[in-house]
Amino acid sequence: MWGHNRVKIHTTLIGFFAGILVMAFLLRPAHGAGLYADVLCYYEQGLHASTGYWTPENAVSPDGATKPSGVVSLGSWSDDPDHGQDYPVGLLVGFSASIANGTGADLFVHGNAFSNWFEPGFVEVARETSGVGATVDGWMDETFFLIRPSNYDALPNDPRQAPISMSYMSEHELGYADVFGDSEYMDLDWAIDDAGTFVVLPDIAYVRIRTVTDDAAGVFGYYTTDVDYVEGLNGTSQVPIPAAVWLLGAGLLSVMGIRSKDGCG
Ligand SMILES: [Ca+2]
Ligand SMILES: [Ca+2]
Ligand SMILES: [Ca+2]
Repeated sequence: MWGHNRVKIHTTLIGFFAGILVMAFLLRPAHGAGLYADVLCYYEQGLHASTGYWTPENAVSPDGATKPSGVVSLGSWSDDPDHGQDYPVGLLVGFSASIANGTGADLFVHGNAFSNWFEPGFVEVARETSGVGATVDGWMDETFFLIRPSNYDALPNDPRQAPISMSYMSEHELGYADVFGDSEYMDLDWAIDDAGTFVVLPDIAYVRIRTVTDDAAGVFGYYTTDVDYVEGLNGTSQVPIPAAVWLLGAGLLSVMGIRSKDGCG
């Protein structure tokens, strides 16, 4: 009798905790729920950034919930000496509440590519190790990791080290900003360190984007990654299970406790 009851209670508990996990999962923000990068850390132009698209505020939303409008042009891989040399070239934005590394894709870095016109930018990410999320200068003491592009092994060099010819690029490679279609979805599990080794990132707060190439694009001038917005797909890193769920759980457990006592005679 005891053994039978214990198995029953055990099974009930497993079902109950499975239920909590399902509820916690359902309560997470849905993909595309509108968690946009909301902190502008810096914008350092590369050569040949497209005139008229030099407003980095176009790529962030101060309230984090409204999709920003317009694009900012990053210019080529190489520094533009006319536009300051303070930081590494590119755009660095942040999430004031760190975004989680959940199941599958976590990050969407959207440009303005269309079929047969893509201008890939490589993406680096960093955590905020001393707070809940990004601040304007909080990135300075953090380590950045490259989102490993799907054609990484075929590249002549790591994109962090030198510009790469567009001949190595195609619009459907994964892990780049401003490529076509769904290719801009990225998984934080793809992050690698300087040595090319995968790292485990439970969350990130900072996203830096830089054009991969210095190549010219004929009548269009030069390839320069354009950034429209940066979106987190799996919610913020702190996903508290609502108090109501815990209270419900405590109530169910106490009811089960009473029943098991009644049933063991
Ligand atoms: Ca993930
Ligand atoms: Ca920091
Ligand atoms: Ca573009």
